[in-house]
Amino acid sequence: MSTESAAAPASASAITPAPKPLVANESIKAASNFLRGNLAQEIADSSTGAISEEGGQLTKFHGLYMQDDRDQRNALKKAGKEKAFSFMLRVRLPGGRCTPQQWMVLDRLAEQVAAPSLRLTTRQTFQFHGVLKANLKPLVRGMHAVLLDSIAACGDVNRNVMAAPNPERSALLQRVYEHARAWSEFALPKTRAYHEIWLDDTLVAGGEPESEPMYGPTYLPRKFKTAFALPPSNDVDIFSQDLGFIAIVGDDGRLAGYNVTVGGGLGMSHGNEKTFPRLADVLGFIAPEQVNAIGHAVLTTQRDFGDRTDRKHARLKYTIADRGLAWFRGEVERRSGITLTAPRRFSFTTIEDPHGWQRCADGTWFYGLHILSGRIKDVPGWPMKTALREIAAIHLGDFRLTPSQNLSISGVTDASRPAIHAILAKHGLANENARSGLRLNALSCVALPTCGLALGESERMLPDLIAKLDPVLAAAGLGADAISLRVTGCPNGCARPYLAEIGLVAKAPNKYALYLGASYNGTRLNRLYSPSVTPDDAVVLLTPIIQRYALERSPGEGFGDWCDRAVLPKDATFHSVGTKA
Ligand code: SRM
Ligand code: SF4
Repeated sequence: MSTESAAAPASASAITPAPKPLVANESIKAASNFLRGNLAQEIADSSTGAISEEGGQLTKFHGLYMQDDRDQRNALKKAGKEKAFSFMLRVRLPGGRCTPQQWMVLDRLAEQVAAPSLRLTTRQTFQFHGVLKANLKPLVRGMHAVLLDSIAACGDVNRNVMAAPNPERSALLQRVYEHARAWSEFALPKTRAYHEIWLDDTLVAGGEPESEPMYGPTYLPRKFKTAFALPPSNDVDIFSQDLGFIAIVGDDGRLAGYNVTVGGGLGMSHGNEKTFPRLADVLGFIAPEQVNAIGHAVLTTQRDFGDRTDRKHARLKYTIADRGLAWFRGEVERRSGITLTAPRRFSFTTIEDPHGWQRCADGTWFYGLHILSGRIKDVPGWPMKTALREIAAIHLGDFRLTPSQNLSISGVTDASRPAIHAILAKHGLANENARSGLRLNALSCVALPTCGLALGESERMLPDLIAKLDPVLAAAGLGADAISLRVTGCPNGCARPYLAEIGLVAKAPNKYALYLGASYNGTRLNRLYSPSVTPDDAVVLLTPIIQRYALERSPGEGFGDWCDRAVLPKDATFHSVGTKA
């Protein structure tokens, strides 16, 4: 007996692995006093343009990333100088909506305290780049003056909530937008750290200690992303989101509720098979008023069960892949007290933004303006920043940023339409939408020179790639065909390349993995076609494929669908995890 009991702990320890230690980010969050850390002091320190590693992790929750100009890195290193540090700030903009007054202020702030360009992102918001440490407070304060902030735009929290970008077209879209906005507010961190650090709010003396009722003091294991879609458009790429709400319309034309999707995510690492892009699963159907309760249950389940020992395995997609959808549904139902019913039927046909002038249900107009890679700047012959500033100065409606890095000038009246069109025409931008179908459907991430994770070029190489592919498509009679092309500077997937009919993902300078065969409507991931090609190699490889597609496709068959059927080897397994819609 005594032998048995003495032996038991030894054998138990022999078979039970020691618990894995938590990653360093967890102790940074825990010790941060609800995201404060030493940020106030570090921002005030003018002896360096940088902040500490810990500080850098915390600023993300405030919408800020420390970066350095990678074009200058080597020269500065040789000269023994500090890197050219600056910050990227990401605005929180649920559903991508902003007023002309806000636009004017963001435009001015970009000129005064940042790199003068503004960047529209794949999650419907703005990024400033090149903000020096001393300019961070003026930037945040300038935004605050027009009721904008960057809270939770990055970090291990619910990020900028996406929603179909043209709510004015119908009451239905408007309702979906309002649900997205309400969820965005509901899921905001409650800490006052942002206000104290950037806006110099003081703590109320003797005030209650802070708490984060939903997140807790260590927030989530990893970033968390939500989107709302209204079929037939899947413009938000709902299956790439941690949490998604697909609006279901009843026979009476009203919003009946939402199909909830969970566990989408695209980031992966080259050569690490434990990481993978995954399409979300459809969990079930809920009533419209249950959005926040279900969101709360999904988010807190991930908070409690997400992997805090490995940041490469910490997204919700891995929690669900490891534990199973049935377990996850049970947990969500238990926490919310809501029984999800069977998913309702839905169909997505497109991801494309409408281009040009479109009439809305309420009698107003909107203008869908294509902006390659979402980069708003003035270059000779293409003064996009000036044109949009002039439009903002006279526009009475608002602006909608789209998930494809484009812009809708929304809520335009019959009376003001000619003036807006005249500004675009005056600056030579009225034909921006008359470009090739490939260009109108192309996305790229930022990558070099600002992104610290970039392995190769993306935004800066996209125009050249399009210029080489356009003639091939035109010669095959496909110049106007909507074919999605997405490029990223690394496998993290910021331009959602694994959902593109043609995806290029950098592995090294001038080397890309080429993916083909996603469906145009964002419901099937692509697969690896060639592991390492230059952009020119990719054009050479794609040329006969494009020519064959023009001749062999079935009526209405998309390029991705045809590649999936006719080009990709049947045993190409890459990106096969996850369910199809
Ligand atoms: Fe992203 C990290 C840019 C959308 C997956 N992303 C980054 C950082 C912050 C680099 C870093 O961590 O140091 C990039 C800043 C570059 C720069 O200089 O501006 C960056 N991501 C972007 C943007 C700006 C791309 C763009 O050109 O539009 C998009 C900003 C969205 C926003 O407004 O919030 C952006 N990122 C995405 C998307 C697409 C989406 O959300 O719909 C994804 C894939 C979906 C997903 O999350 O699974 C994405 N970004 C990542 C990842 C990989 C996450 C993962 O699960 O592995 C990273 C790296 C990380 O988190 O460690 C990352
Ligand atoms: Fe940077 Fe990679 Fe995202 Fe591109 S995909 S912005 S290179 S993290």
